[in-house]
Formats: sequence, C-alpha cells, structure tokens
Amino acid sequence: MGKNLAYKLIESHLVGNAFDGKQPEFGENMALRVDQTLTQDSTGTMVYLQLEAMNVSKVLTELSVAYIDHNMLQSGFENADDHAFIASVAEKYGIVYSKPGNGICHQLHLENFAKPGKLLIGSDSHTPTCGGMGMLAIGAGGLDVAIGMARGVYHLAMPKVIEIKLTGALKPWVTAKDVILKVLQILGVSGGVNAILEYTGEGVKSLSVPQRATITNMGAELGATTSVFPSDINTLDFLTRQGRASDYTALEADSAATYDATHTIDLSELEPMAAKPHSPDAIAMISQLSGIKVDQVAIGSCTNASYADLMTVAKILKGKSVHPNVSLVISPGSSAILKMLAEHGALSDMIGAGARLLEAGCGPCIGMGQSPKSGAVSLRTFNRNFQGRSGTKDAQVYLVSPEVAAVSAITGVITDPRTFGELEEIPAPNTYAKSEHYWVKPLVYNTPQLDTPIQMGPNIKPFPVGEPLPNELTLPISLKTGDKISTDDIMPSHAGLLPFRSNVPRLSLDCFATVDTTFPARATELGRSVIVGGHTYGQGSSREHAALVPLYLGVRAVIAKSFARIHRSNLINAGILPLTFAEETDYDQLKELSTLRLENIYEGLESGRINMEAEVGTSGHLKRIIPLKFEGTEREIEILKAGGGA
Ligand code: MIC
Ligand code: SF4
Repeated sequence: MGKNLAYKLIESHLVGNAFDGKQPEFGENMALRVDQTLTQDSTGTMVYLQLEAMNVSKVLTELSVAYIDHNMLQSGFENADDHAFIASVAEKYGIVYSKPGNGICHQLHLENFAKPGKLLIGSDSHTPTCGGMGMLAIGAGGLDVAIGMARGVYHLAMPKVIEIKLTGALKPWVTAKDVILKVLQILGVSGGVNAILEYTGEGVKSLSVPQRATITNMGAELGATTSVFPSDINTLDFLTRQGRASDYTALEADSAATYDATHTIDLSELEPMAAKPHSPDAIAMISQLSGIKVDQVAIGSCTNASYADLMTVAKILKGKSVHPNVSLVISPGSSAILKMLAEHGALSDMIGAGARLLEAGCGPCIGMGQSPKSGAVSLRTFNRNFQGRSGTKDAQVYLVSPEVAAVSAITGVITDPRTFGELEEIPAPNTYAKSEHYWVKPLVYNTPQLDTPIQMGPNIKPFPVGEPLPNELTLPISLKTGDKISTDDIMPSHAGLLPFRSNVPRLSLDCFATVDTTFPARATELGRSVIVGGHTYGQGSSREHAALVPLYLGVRAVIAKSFARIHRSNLINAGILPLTFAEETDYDQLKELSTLRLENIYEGLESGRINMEAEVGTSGHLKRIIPLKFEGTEREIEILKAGGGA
C-alpha cells in the first residue's frame, strides 16, 4: 500500500515516535515539528502579545515572517502603532519583517520562502496557498502560531486525505479559479473539514505554481485543513525563475497511494464559473449569469493577484475603456509584481483603460476601502463573498476569475470571456523581479536581540484570558444563530474596525454586528452565557478575535450543529467549550434566553457525551434532557479544563 503525499509530509514532521511507525488514525492528536511560521498584522498583534507573554528567549522555527498587509489605511494612529509593535517584536526575536506596501503575506511567502517538503503554520486561513509548492501549509489560530514559534510544535488531529484527480487540460479562458470553484461545487463549504485535499493526475502537470496556488488558496473555503500539489518540474521552473532553484525537492505520492475518497475533474470539461452571493459554494456558470449589470469590479487578493493574472488583465484592458458605469479597482499581490507590471508597460495599459490602482496588499478583500455602492453588483477575483464583507451589506458580490472580471469591466455586464476573442498566453518571466527594500531581515534568522524595546501604542490592550472550567455550568442562551455563521459575522472586519484588532474591549461593541446588534449589550447584562449555532459555525477567517471577543463578553460555551476547524481550535484555546448536538433536531427546541444546565462536564468530555438539561417550549417551564457531543483529543480536554491555552 503506497503513501499519499499529504501523509508523507505529516510523517516527516511527527515529533517523537508516538505512533511506533504506524499511521495515526483519523482524529488522533499529532505533534508536528514546525519549520516556518507566518503572521499578518490583523491577527499578528495577538500572536506577538501571546509570544511576549510566554517569555521565551528564542524562536525555534527555521524561519518566521511577520507581514503587514491587511490594516494599511492608517486613518488614525492605531494601524501604524500595530505595525511598530510587530516590527519591534520581529527585531527582538530575529523574525523577518515585511513592511506595509510589500504585498500580501501568501503571495510574498510563495515568491520568497515556500519550500517543498516544509511545514508552515500561519495566523491566516489562506496559509494553505503555499501547498501549491508541495508544502504542508496550515492556517491556525494566533495562539497556536505563537506556540509554534516558542516550542517549534503544532498539534493537529490526523485529517482524512481526499484525492482530487485532475485529467485533461484547461481550455482557453478557463482558469485555475474555475478549477477551485468546481471543487467547491462538488464538496461545498464544509466538504473539506478535517481533510487535506491532495491534487493528483495528469492534469496537474498542465498547471503552473501560481495556478496551483490559486487552487490551494481557496481550499480554505471548503474548510479544508490544507491542500497540496506535488513538487515537480513546474515547481522547479517557478523556483528557478524566482532565483531559488536550490530550494527544490521533488515530492509526490507513491504510485499505489490510497486515499479516503477520490473525486475526478476533467479540466477540459470546465467552463468559466462564479460563486454567487453570498457563499463561495453558490456556484453558477458565467454563461447563465451573462448580461447582469455590473457596478464594480475588484481584481486582486491572495487568490488572484499573481504576475500572470495581472498581465492577462492588462492585455485584456489594453487599448480599451472601462465601462462608464463600472468602477474597476486593481490591487497587486506583491511589490515585485507591481514592479514588473510597471517594467512591462502593463500599468499604463491599466491606467489607460481607466482602472483605479491600489498599493500591494489585501485592500478591498478585507473591506479596507472600496466598499461598493448600496445594492451594487460587485465582481471580485477574491475568495470570500460572505454578506457584508465588502463593507456594503446589500452588495451582491460574485467571485470570478481575473479574465471574467476584466472582460466584464469593459462590457459593463457579466460576460463570458469566451465571446471576447483570442486569449494571449502570458509567458512566465525569465526572472521574477525582487523588491528587497520592503524587507527588514535579520542577518541570521531567529537570532534574538532580547534588549530591543517593545513599542506598545495606547490602543494595544491585553487579551482576555479564560477561567478554569467548572464541572457544572448553568447558562442562559445569549444568541441563537442560523447556519454558516462566518467569523466575519462573529467579529466583522472593515476599515472602521480593523484599527481595533489589538483592542478587544472596543471590538466587543461590534460583536455579531451583522447578525444582531443587540448581542453585546445582552451578553454583558447576562454575565455568563452560551451561544447556539447551526452548521459550519465559525467558517472563514482564522481570526481568534471571533473567540476572544465572545470570551470577553462572558460566553462560556458554543453549542452548534457543526464547527469550522480553525474556529473550533480558537474556542478551545480561549477556554470556550465547543459542543455539538447528538441529534440535530434538538437545535429547534432551543430559544434565546432559555437556561441550559450542563452537568458532569469532565466525565462528559472524556466519554464524548454530555447531557444538557434545557428549558424548552414557549413558557420555558418544560425541561428536557438534550444529548450533546464533544469530539476532541486529550490535549484539548486539558486545555479546556485549564480555561484555555494562554
Ligand atoms: C480573511 O481573509 O478573512 C483574513 C482577514 O485574511 C483572515 C484573517 C483575519 O481575520 O485577520 C483570515 O483569513 O484568516
Ligand atoms: Fe488578505 Fe483577502 Fe487574502 Fe485574507 S483573503 S489574506 S484579506 S487578500
């Protein structure tokens, strides 16, 4: 029986010999050696506050990088103070610091540091982007990344490995974005939870590293632990053009590798697609959407802002005009790409057509500006279209490829690019440009300078710490939500709030703002409470604020039909109990403000079954026992009992 690539990567990072050479069973806790970490600024301040609190004298990874890419509007002192704090911690521990303007963490990491065979954890859910280069690249909560740096270890429950077998080759105007939209159509937004998606088959050979990275990036939208491609001749080609051929190692699955499930996609059968409002798995063919009037087109993000993506956009725009009713905005993935666009004349083609240009960074993807007008149709090359994420609650956001975006920006309506004529191939440059002056690199990675003063602006407040878990809890329900609650719902992110990522008390005023604006006041009044949720509770971002802010507001447990992986870990790290319904229909019995009583919690965590006495019915006087489940490892139980991992 052959090994798949995902397992080979796991096996080469297992710490100790806890499994005696046997493959861990699905769900078993594994300690993995961490080679690299990345952070970005909107989650990074929490990571580095936690690292500082651990009082370590050294970071134990081979390489750790602190990127500034999300909060760059600097409309007050707060963002700039956060940057200064992160820069000072980076200097103290010999961490590489990427200055604002250098670009998006995932694009930069792929260009500069991703290495086949290494394990990367990052405090951002799109960290799997680097899986496009044969790495095990996993998004994690901030505390897990801080622990990864301090102890060099990351704990993960053994996932399933799902094979996505690609055959054939893409037709003109059909792109890597359409491949991942197809995977989302097959598996849905929770289809990858506790699974690694491994891409195999002849079709893989036709995809470049940047195309593979688009696919692994958006695997996050399936809830997948990560996605991975083999490291092959195309990987060597990309690394050579990046001036890093010596970082190459060939890696692939054994020929008789086995998988927990297999899905086959014939690339030649795909056509241009979109994810319709308001979910990345609401897939439709562009041909079915053609003719819908478009108000805004936004091109960029860690999914689709590579050199090839943006050069293609420039070729489409060359000599044309953006439609009078459309605002086209472009944000490059990295400063190196921006430099190349300038060198190759692409910037003047974009400007010539009437595009608006932003600095390299996340920008509109995280609602940092460029919110569309009320009720607008916005086509975005990004990866998430949860309601309100654009900053405009009633905007209709469609996720599309750069090709569909650029062509539609010209016509003013959603347009199938196959009707647009010939597509000019963009060859990869012989050498990708470098922009060395946006980096602050220590002479030797991770060599600490412990006397560096840490710069703490007045907006940086301590993070809340959980309380040890009692064996019994009696709690009122402060909020009952529906399905697919994202971390953007729990703790929204936009230009008005991102400056407060280091200030949990301030953020708490906007907790669940898109769902129920009365929640913060109610939770505060109740003191301690529980949230009841539906399916895929906590999908989307890795932001641990979506756990820390409810913790600050007194939330002690979340009972849901199912959880997204990173958010579930963040709840545990915050000391908040994540429980699921044994019978999903029991969800219907619960209503806001009813009281729930959990008994024998310790025993229940061990056995996986906790009985809850709940007030049900309209008068609230009827009591019922509702069985709940806890599916977690011994280590998670210990963290919960201690009141969190901090
Ligand atoms: C996102 O795309 O939602 C973010 C912003 O990059 C987040 C991180 C954050 O909330 O700061 C993510 O994907 O983890
Ligand atoms: Fe930035 Fe958007 Fe990528 Fe998140 S998804 S890292 S906000 S570009």
